[in-house]
Amino acid sequence: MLTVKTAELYKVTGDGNALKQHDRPEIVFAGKSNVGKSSLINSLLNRKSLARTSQTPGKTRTVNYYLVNGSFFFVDLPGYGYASVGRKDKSLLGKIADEYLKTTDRICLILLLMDSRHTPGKNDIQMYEWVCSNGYEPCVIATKSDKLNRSEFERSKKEFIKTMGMKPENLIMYSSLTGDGRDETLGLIDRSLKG
Ligand SMILES: Nc1nc2c(ncn2[C@@H]2O[C@H](COP(=O)(O)OP(=O)(O)OP(=O)(O)O)[C@@H](O)[C@H]2O)c(=O)[nH]1
Ligand SMILES: [Mg+2]
Repeated sequence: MLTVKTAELYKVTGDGNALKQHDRPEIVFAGKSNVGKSSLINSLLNRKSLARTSQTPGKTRTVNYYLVNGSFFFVDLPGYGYASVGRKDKSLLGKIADEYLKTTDRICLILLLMDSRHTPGKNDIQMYEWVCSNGYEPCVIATKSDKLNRSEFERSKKEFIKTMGMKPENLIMYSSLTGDGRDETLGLIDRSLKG
């Protein structure tokens, strides 16, 4: 099991250009604005507010690299589908995240975050397909699971697996509030770092 010993904000880049010339693996957090990417990072790192979170969508507008245990990065991407970005920026992921994904060559895992309360939207499905077509194993983190009751929880799981046509083991129900799904996610990250 992966133990988080140290975590620090290592670099912030506003143009999306990926960090160059390093050989540390990158674990990427992607998903719609406000889905809970920064909260998930804080929860995994056991840090209350290392990554800035907000109730206003579009909080993260830069690519933020967190160095974990001095050996690998968590990469917090700006959310896609944020309505107030200019029309020019309305590519699949938004310009910055797009640019990052085009210029990095150190990704070892992409975690796609989707709100467990909603049916995956067009952007989510496109992102999922993008991950597959680039040769990565897609892993979906269904966030805010604490907001579901037991039957909604089960329904949500089934719906994700069906809509994405995904392997059940690649779906993790997560709550940054309660830490539910944390061990499972750390296990997944650990395996991908060793793989
Ligand atoms: N109940 C509950 N609320 C959550 C959870 N995760 C995130 N939130 C709330 O959702 C809101 C958005 O969370 P963020 O972590 O800032 O989302 P983000 O994906 O980083 O958003 P952007 O940076 O705007 O793309 C905040 O108000 C969080 O407190 C969760 O697991 N449970
Ligand atoms: Mg954020």
